[in-house]
Amino acid sequence: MPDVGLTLVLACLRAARSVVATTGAGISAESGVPTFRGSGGLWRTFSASDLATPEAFARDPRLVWEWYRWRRDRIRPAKPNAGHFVLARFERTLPHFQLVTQNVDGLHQRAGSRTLIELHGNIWRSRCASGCGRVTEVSGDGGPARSGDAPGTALPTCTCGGLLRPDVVWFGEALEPGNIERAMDAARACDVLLVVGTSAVVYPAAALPRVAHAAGALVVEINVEDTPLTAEADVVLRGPAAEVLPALEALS
Ligand code: BV8
Ligand code: ZN
Repeated sequence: MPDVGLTLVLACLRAARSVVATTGAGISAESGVPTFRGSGGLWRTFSASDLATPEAFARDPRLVWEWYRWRRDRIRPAKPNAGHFVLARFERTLPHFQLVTQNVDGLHQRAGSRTLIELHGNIWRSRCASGCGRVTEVSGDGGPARSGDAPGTALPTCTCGGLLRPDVVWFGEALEPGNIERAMDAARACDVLLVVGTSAVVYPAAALPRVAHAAGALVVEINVEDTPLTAEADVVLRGPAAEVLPALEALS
């Protein structure tokens, strides 16, 4: 890690009145949850447009449920890693800390984060696709695969008779207005924005660093490789989140 950059980040973290962290799939990589676009990523085997869109679900709900059930089974045994736990502690130790995640895996909550904003929903919730408003939870508590999620079981249906769908935000779907506004407000008000484990290509989440930077925040990218944000970030801490975040916490 570059010393000069690290020194600057530590000084700003110590002086910060408000810190925001925005996370992507990379923070869960060391928990064994596959990322989307990296090597071995999910999109490499599935194309986003075939699966993570309302059109795909309307066309072939079974294929989309098969993918989400497969992902639930991959995520279920995963445990939060050191990076998740640092961000959960920041909620208690920093004067003002807001976590914003694009992840749907629920690992931040399992690490103890309570006030996070989930921009893209949560894979452990299902909601009525017919719009009756019903939302159900399945347990993602680290236990064994559930029979209800076994491939080939009937598609989950709502009490109103319509299909249930994963309670996540697909491409072409609007984010919860309250969530993206709260995230943008937090980005505008913070002194330090930590951008952890995201390829920085999915909007509007990918706009957060620019919003924070324009408002005067120090933007810090924590990633194992370059992204479209790298050239714009004030500091780049190259390394895995499960190592970089504990180092930042220990030194700050
Ligand atoms: C919307 C479903 C409008 C849930 C996902 C401008 C403005 C607004 C919209 C757009 C725009 N331009 C384009 C759009 C459309 C689109 C978009 O952004 N397209 C991109 C691809 C060009 N955006 C949308 O459609 C959004 N909707 O804005 O609607 C609207 C308004 C009104 C009315 C109607 C519509 C919806 C976006 C959400 C899409 N849903 N997934 C799910 O199944 O999970 S996105 C998908 O990608 C995931 O949810 C994920 O959260 C997201 C981002 O991926 P990352 O988290 O960054 O993961 P990735 O694998 O890509 O990268 C991992 C990174 O980690 C890598 O950099 C890697 O190096 C790093 N890493 C790996 N290991 C580690 C590590 N880093 C640290 N440590 C490690 N150990
Ligand atoms: Zn319903």
